[in-house]
Amino acid sequence: MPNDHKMDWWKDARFGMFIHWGIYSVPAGKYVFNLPNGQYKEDITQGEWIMNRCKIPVAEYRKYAERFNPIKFNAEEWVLSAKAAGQKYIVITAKHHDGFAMFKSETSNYNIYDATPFKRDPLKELAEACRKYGIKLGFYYSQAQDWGHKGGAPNKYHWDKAAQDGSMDAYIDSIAAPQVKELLTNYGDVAVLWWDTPKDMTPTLAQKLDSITKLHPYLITNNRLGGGIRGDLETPEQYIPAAGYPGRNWEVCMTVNDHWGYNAYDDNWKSSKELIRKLIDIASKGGNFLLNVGPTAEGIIPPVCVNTLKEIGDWLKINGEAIYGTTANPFDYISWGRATRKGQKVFIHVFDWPKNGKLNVPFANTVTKAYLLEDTATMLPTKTIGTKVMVTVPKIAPDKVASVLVLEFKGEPNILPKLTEGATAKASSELDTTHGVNKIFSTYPKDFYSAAKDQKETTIELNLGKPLAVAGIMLAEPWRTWENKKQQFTLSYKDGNEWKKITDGTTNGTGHTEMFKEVTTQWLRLQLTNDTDPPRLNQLLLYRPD
Ligand code: FHN
Repeated sequence: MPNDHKMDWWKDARFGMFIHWGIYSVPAGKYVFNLPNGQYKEDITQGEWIMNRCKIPVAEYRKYAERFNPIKFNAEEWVLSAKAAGQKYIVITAKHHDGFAMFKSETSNYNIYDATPFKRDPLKELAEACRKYGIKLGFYYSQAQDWGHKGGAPNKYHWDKAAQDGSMDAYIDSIAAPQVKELLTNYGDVAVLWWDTPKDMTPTLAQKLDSITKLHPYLITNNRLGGGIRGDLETPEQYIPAAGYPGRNWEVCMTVNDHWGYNAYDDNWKSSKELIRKLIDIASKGGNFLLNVGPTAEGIIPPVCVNTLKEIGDWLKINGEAIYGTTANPFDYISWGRATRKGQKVFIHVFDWPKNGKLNVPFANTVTKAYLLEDTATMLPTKTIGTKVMVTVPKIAPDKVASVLVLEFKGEPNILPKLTEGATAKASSELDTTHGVNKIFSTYPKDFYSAAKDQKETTIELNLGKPLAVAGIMLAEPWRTWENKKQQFTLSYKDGNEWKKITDGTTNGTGHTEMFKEVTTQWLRLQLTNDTDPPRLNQLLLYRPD
């Protein structure tokens, strides 16, 4: 019986900790290839995929387990780091693609209790610490890819056939299904089951696992089981969907540096400022943020990570009300910040503080109270001018990362319609009827427009229906960061019979948002060029002047 409220805590939580931990933490990113001429070659770019990327034979890889003894592991310390960060739930890799179980498993002795000198069950200790500190616990389980057990799915192919080839059906029945049962039985309340990379998962195989999770009505699962099973949430990885995921629960998973698993050589750490603003951006679009840590083989979360998380937590200590339990931005895009809502309160997260001490918020409601979350006792003057509320704010920003202004208002947000509402478009070519140019107006992230298959460029003309003031554009694209796609774009407007360029640039393949000097026009033209594929667009949004 579906449980309509099982997502409530999750939606309120907004922020969780992802933990990629396993015996791949022993090499810490480095693999030494012994070359035929007695030479050797070092690769220090690896992480949790080291076994696959370096084609390490199963027997050799299992030796990492013999060297895995995380004596400095302290479950309470990890949970308290998540708590100090303001993270409300933890999802840890119970088993990643290498097939090694980070828990005591009766199903396979290829686990931390039986195959390492550690002889403890860290998931048991984490479950206890989570219960103690009121943090929800979830398990990541690589249900399909398993490079350590016969029949587990390969990424592309098995490189150690004798040890890896076998029936996937038998693997699911003898390893995956029983281990999922163990995880959902032996650790108390499990809040989330996070599947991953559904390689070769057929509806029949997926059913075998889905039927187990169905016995747990409060269990939340993601969209990565495969076999056509959608799960409860979408999981954009390493990028923030430009327009969120209207109509679906969604959670961005992201690394703090460039690796999920621990890599001792990767110090490309994101700053707390960058991560706080990502959390705000995600919440302003109605999503959750699952931010990853990759502990060392000793069982330590890298201190630089703990510090960054603490700084995020310090911001949330003051501004948490503007994130937890909020819903998406009720009004149009604002280039100088983001917005979240909670009933009759809207939270304006200001990134670029106004030098003139005036903020124009694009809605026309009566504001009963305006104040900063940093100083709730001081009321700020407001004035509703046409379609905007102007707020007079202190000259100095209370917070360098994001200062939160609260507006308490009457009624439903009274906002102007989107500029693309009622707009029509025509394109120089279309791939087919499913990928027609009108898909650029669809809010569903899986819809996209594509030019015809032999085209490397396209021209899209937009008719807004009447002259409107335009000062920004958002292009959402269908690729992922690691696909390294990019598109060149030129945006022009019609001035009389002449097309005049507004802006141009190159996207990063996942999306591009830009504000520009406002123009008033009925006609816009977007030219897109793509060196590798027919140009594509998930969605196009236009923004009013701030
Ligand atoms: O292959 C995995 C990867 O190692 C990591 O676990 C991420 C986390 O979402 N998921 C897969 C890549 O999509």
